[in-house]
Amino acid sequence: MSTQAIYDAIMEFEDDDVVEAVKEAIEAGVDSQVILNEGLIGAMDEVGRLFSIGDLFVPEMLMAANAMKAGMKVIKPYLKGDDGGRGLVVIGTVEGDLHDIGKNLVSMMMESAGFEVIDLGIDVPAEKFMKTARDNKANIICLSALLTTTMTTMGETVEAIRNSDLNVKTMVGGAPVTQEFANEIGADGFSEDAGEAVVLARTLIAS
Ligand code: B12
Repeated sequence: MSTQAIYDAIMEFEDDDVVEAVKEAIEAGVDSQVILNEGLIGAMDEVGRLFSIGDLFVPEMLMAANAMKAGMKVIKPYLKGDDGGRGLVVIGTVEGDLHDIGKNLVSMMMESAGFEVIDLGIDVPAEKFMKTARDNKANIICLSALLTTTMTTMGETVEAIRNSDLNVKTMVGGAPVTQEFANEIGADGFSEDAGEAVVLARTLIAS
């Protein structure tokens, strides 16, 4: 069984069909990472491509996002966790940015890997990241940005954290973010996807 049905259901914005297709794939024994990467994320990549060439518009992008979220709810319990007890992570999408699918995936994977996660949602100002980290003695603050404009805000947020008295590491990510950019803004870590984010978080906490 392939993940094509999941992909197709997202492209057709059919939330119920996505849920059914994900359940069928799980029952057929398809690996949860394959469902995630080929089915769910694969479809969102195509949605982004169609948007950039003007074949899809914002309302459709939103419907696709909702369909993907419906699928993510089903897959969440199957994203394998391990031995737990990893530390506390505060995560959010930076101020001015409303994209949350990638951030939610990172959050889910971190939780599955045993981290305690405080998810502040979208459009989060620097002060809120810092207050939450301080109040909860967080080990890591994770910032997500999907727009080239909010990458600037990400840089400012990392700078504010670095200039504060907080003893916390910063991790950044999101489609336009690169390792070079992360270095430039002084973030402690960057990863391209949610799986690697978990490995990186462990390394940062151990360092
Ligand atoms: C869905 C979507 C939307 C939805 C968002 C719904 C939601 N709840 O998130 C809606 C319709 C609301 C939307 C709105 C807009 N969008 Co939009 N959107 C997308 C789209 C198609 C998919 C994003 C997505 O969810 N990808 C899937 C996830 C899984 O990938 P990801 O976010 O990259 O996350 C992965 C990694 O990056 C990483 N990661 C993510 N965060 C973090 C954090 C950390 C710490 C780490 C370590 C890793 C990590 O792990 C994730 C999983 O592996 C992208 C196209 C694209 N391919 O990126 C455009 C895109 C990001 N949007 C775009 C635009 C222009 C907009 C709007 C300005 C459109 C408009 N005219 O209104 C608005 C902006 C609203 C705002 N202020 O934020 C552009 C951005 C262009 C640019 N250069 O800035 C894109 C690239 C589309 C395009 N090709 O032009 N959008």
